Amino acid sequence: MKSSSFLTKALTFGISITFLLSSGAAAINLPDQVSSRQCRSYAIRKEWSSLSAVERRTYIDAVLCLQSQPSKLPAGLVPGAISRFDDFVATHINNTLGIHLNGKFLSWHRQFVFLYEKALQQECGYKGTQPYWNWALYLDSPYKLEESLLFDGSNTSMSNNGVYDPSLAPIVVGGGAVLPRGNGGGCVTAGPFVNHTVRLGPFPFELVFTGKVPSNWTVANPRCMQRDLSIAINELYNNASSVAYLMQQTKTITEFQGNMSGADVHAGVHGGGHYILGGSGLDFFASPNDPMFWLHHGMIDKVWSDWQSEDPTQRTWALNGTDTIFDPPGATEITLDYEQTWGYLSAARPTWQMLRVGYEGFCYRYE
Ligand SMILES: *[C@@H]1O[C@H](CO)[C@@H](O)[C@H](O)[C@H]1NC(C)=O
Ligand SMILES: *[C@@H]1O[C@H](CO)[C@@H](O)[C@H](O)[C@H]1NC(C)=O
Ligand SMILES: *[C@@H]1O[C@H](CO)[C@@H](O)[C@H](O)[C@H]1NC(C)=O
Ligand SMILES: *[C@@H]1O[C@H](CO)[C@@H](O)[C@H](O)[C@H]1NC(C)=O
Ligand SMILES: *[C@@H]1O[C@H](CO)[C@@H](O)[C@H](O)[C@H]1NC(C)=O
Ligand SMILES: *[C@@H]1O[C@H](CO)[C@@H](O)[C@H](O)[C@H]1NC(C)=O
Ligand SMILES: *[C@@H]1O[C@H](CO)[C@@H](O)[C@H](O)[C@H]1NC(C)=O
Ligand SMILES: [Cu+2]
Repeated sequence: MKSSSFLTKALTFGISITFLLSSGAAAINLPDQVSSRQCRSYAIRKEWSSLSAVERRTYIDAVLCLQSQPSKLPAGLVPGAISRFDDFVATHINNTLGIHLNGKFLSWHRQFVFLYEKALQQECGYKGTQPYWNWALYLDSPYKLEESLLFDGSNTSMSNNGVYDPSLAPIVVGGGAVLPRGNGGGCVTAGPFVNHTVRLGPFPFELVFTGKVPSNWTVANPRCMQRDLSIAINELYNNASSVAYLMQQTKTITEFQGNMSGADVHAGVHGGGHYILGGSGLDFFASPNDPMFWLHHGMIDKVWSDWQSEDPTQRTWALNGTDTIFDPPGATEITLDYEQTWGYLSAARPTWQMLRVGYEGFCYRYE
């Protein structure tokens, strides 16, 4: 039987906090096309370890629900997308070469995380918000990665490390460096996602150099979820100074997004998070197969939002880069009016709408 404290927590969790708008708020000049639809109230997105056990479990149950709901893609289009959760994986795969290491990366993923959070809420009755993963918090005791609230394999964790796979090849990154591997590599063995069936992929990273995803990307390849958690990579790319550097030392959007992601030995915090996970979450195309993807990108979105708030006039509307991976010469430059798409998940939206948290439907704040 559920205790009354469980019910009280469940009822209060997720109630959004209303802020009164101050007319004295600093005004920033709006580009012509921007209409300023500010939120009247904000939900709070929190770090995983500041959620209560009940809150963590409520979130996990919503994710399990999404994994059990049927796909809503047009019948036959993506045979490997069986669940609603798979629809997000499919959309990411289909867009991978247009949304990374370019001018759409931050804004496309902001809407992508928002759509996932909305699906949890509207399709699975979730009353909370999308949590995030503050990477550096898990480096120090008592939050050692594999014994942490994220990965200890308990019923209120995001499942654990994979079983040790001695045959796993080391990761050789651009520039020739070999990254320290973790002590997993195989299927996760415990926790809520132990039975999570991954269906789309895997894809070799080298596909990025071909410029297109082969048309057979849609087939089903059911298998377990794999992880190779690496605290060494956490230390290398996602330590406390990594975020401090982004906040204090990158002044332009070009520097900021460039330092967040790299395609060589300088992975940045974005690539770093995927390397920490290893396995399913490291697949450049199909990484949303690991539900940790959403906590990782929650943090990416938080760091961007925090960075923008440091100098709203200069940083809110700042864009740099194109619609194609690696920004090759001749690719279309992203402008405020550039229309972005999320396949069947959402209507198209102009880029300016994704540039401000607190506006245009992005009614959340980070705590
Ligand atoms: C964890 O969840 C599983 C599956 O729902 C259940 O069988 C098990 O008893 C739970 N364990 C604990 C310690 O609550
Ligand atoms: C996973 O599946 C097994 C076998 O059906 C079941 O006993 C177990 O409770 C499941 N675990 C979870 C966390 O769903
Ligand atoms: C898809 O096609 C490629 C060749 O274009 C092949 O190497 C790969 O194995 C195929 N994948 C599947 C899942 O059939
Ligand atoms: C922390 O991360 C930065 C990259 O963001 C790296 O240059 C530095 O060496 C890392 N620190 C440690 C102690 O590994
Ligand atoms: C970001 O800057 C830090 C500090 O200079 C550096 O160690 C790291 O390699 C940079 N990352 C990328 C992807 O450029
Ligand atoms: C993007 O940044 C690069 C490097 O600083 C610069 O050459 C380019 O002109 C910028 N593009 C835009 C549209 O600002
Ligand atoms: C994948 O992208 C193509 C080209 O934009 C589009 O026609 C197709 O409908 C997309 N498929 C899915 C599942 O989103
Ligand atoms: Cu992505």
